[in-house]
Amino acid sequence: MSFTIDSARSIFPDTQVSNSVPAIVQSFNQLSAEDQLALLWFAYTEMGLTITPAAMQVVNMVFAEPTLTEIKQMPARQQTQVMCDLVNHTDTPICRTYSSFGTNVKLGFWYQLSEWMKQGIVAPIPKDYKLSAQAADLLQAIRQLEGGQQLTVFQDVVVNMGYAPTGGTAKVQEPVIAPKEAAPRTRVSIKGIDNATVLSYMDNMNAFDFQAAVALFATEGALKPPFQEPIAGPEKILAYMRDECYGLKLLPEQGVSEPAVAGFTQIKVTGKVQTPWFDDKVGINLAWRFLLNPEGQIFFVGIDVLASPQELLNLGLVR
Ligand code: 45D
Repeated sequence: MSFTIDSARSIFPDTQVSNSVPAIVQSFNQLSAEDQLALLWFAYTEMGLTITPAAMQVVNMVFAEPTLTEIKQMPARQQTQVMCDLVNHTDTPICRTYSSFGTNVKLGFWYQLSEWMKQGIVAPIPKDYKLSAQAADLLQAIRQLEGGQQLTVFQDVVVNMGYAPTGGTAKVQEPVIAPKEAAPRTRVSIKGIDNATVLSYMDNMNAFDFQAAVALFATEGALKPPFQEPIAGPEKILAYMRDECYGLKLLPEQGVSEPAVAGFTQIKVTGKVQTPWFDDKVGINLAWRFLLNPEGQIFFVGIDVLASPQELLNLGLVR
């Protein structure tokens, strides 16, 4: 017996993954557009999620500028309408354009709108807006999440706004950003792990050298991001990394390595990841579950947001 991507997904089955994030996102999607916007706005402003303005420098906002300028020039009612359309997935030119943005451009787009809302340039959410009972409950649930899980909820919601006709809009090809040459490459150390592939994966990701990171994968290898289906094949993984991973800081802490069937090796690492949007203010607790083939290449790596900080210590040693 050997592994398939599907069977690889269930290595380290004891890993407790956050289920509050998908549950909250799902109930959120059932609210009215006004409620969704107001709830997000209240959550965003009250949680003291202060975005690092420098993050905007790693985002290529050129793609979003014409749309942002258009919105800025609209009368207030129309600005509110655009925001509702985005939440409602209405088929409008702005919603289609929005869907073609990469994740960081979408986040940057809302960051710009939020700044303009604070300055009164874009229609704000009325301070006295009354959330429905359902929305108020959900806001309470979001308040109780850890910081990293709150961010994951935001990212998820923002990524799925807009309108993509079936078949999907072609993603804007964002320019490739060269690996950090000047800054010395850093080296992680992971308690319990000396596997060269895993260490090299972390170091290349931290240097934004995605080409080198992808070279560590088997040709049929796959990467599974949190709450998503696996992405298979080097080209797709590379495109994904260029879209999503620039500016991420991987902070693996500890791990365990065990032989698996057919000469494979399974390695679980836990630790944190920081996003450029909040740098060291928020760490997202994560597990990386690697399955290496007999050649030492990455056949599968699943990245999951952990249910609790205690899960950082669950390496599956006590069974
Ligand atoms: O008016 O090893 C609202 C992989 C609406 C790769 C708004 C990974 C109302 C491999 C939207 C509220 C990527 C999988 C306004 C590792 C309204 C790998 C504005 C994992 C104005 C480790 C809201 C990486 C705004 C991970 C501005 C897990 C909201 C990365 C902004 C996770 C929200 C990154 C932002 C996350 C959220 C980033 C900026 C979760 C950023 C979240």
